[in-house]
Amino acid sequence: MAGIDYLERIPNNVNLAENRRLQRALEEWQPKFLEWWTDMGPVGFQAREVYLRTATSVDAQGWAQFGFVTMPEYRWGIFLAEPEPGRTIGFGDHKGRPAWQEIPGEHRGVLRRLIVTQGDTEPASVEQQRHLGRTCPSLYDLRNIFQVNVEEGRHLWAMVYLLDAYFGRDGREESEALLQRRSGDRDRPRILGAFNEKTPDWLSFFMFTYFTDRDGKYQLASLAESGFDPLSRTCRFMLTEEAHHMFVGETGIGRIVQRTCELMREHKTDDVRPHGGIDLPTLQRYLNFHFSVSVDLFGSEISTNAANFYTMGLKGRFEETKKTDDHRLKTATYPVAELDGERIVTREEPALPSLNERLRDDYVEDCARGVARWNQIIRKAGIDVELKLPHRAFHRAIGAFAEVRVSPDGRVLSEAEWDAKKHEWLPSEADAAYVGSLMQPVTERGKFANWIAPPARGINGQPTDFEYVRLA
Ligand code: BYC
Ligand code: FE
Ligand code: FE
Repeated sequence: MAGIDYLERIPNNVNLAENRRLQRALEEWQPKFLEWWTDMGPVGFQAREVYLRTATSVDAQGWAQFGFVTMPEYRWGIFLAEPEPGRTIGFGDHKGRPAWQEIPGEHRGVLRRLIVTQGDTEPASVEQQRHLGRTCPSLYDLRNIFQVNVEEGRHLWAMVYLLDAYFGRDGREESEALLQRRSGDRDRPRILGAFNEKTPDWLSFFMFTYFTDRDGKYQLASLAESGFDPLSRTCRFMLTEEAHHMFVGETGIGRIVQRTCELMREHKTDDVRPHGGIDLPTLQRYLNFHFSVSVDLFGSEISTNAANFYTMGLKGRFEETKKTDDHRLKTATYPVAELDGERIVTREEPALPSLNERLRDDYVEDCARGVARWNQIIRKAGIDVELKLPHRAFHRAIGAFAEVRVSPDGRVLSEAEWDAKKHEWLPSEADAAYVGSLMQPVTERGKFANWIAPPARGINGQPTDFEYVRLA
């Protein structure tokens, strides 16, 4: 196995030293990345030592090493999962042929767009989260957000490597453009909707890492099936990092739920705001918002793009290789949620153009598992309330339901009904102001903000009162 060489300017396991042209391109991009990180990365704390993990090998067991580094000194690099000898393309028209090690000419444009779209989300999320360090609920959480941020930065490196290594001059131009677009910018926005929303507080951050990073998991898993082998191997390694981001989201929300329940019991009230907690209805509204913008990220229910990505062998299904059908899907069908006048119905549609919806189904099912675990926390506290995922048609901006108003329980509404209810369903300005008012930094070792419970355990076997970020 090719080890990761940390003596190199750009740590990598792709023998970068043997490819002078590529090495030069990436070494030219590196200072631009660092400039972007300085301008658009975490505000403050850049000179502080943070207890971060760094990849030291790409095998599942022993890849992580923990230690104190300042963020600008993080060893961003290029790490691909081990090649699978003799790997073949698993689906589509080229099924059974050897996986591509170079880009097939006819698929070049499409593949470039997929890689750019994926790459664009990575720096976008760092930009969205850049102000949050200042209001961290604990040193533990501060360390976790920075870990997520540096790894999203590394995910950008992963896509830039593919662009520079395989797309020549076009690829280098795209690599530059990835550093030029800005989340929420009117003139140069990020590509996908959710990545132009604000992440103004830690409740939004935890919801984002639970719901939006989970889109990352499903998209990366589909790209990990790609017939273009370098993309597959890159995504396989990225997925190991993604798991931590979703852990931060799930446990973050879980700890808020726990604290809310404690306050509800202690004060015998549902209204925990006077006691500095986040009430369950507010949590539900944030959940509704983040779920709905994240389901939009899967694209239209019926998409010829999705059909083409699959037929071309570029983007597979979630766990494609574990499925036992023909992996071509030319005659197969799939049940898709659709609008039929005032009703939402499910109809069998051709499977190929339904692949976005199918991936969304896998995603929704996965989202529901964490919600069930949050509900267990509520039930254990003896409280009779349930958090729920809203209907997939609720608050959509992409696809068949973008044109209609739908309630969280899936009823098509008139504009007037929607207007009367939307503040029960989506965070209001008052909610945002209240949550914002709770965002007071807590940076004393072992202390946690009043609105969130401490974690069950620390990072890498360290105690929860460990000095995860050295502020002095
Ligand atoms: N916002 O056929 P359609 C992550 C566009 S997250 C704005 O429905 P398609 C991460 C679409 O581009 C994972 N525009 O969609 C998480 C198309 O434009 P054109 C990111 C949108 O192409 C947290 C048109 O609408 N990775 O890693 O089948 C932190 C019609 O498109 C949106 C990927 O997304 C939207 N939401 O599917 C950090 C994987 N949705 O052609 C990181 C790569 C659609 O008319 N991307 N449009 O100009 C893809 O696989 C596909 O591009 C999509 C869209 C699934 C996103
Ligand atoms: Fe990522
Ligand atoms: Fe992520």
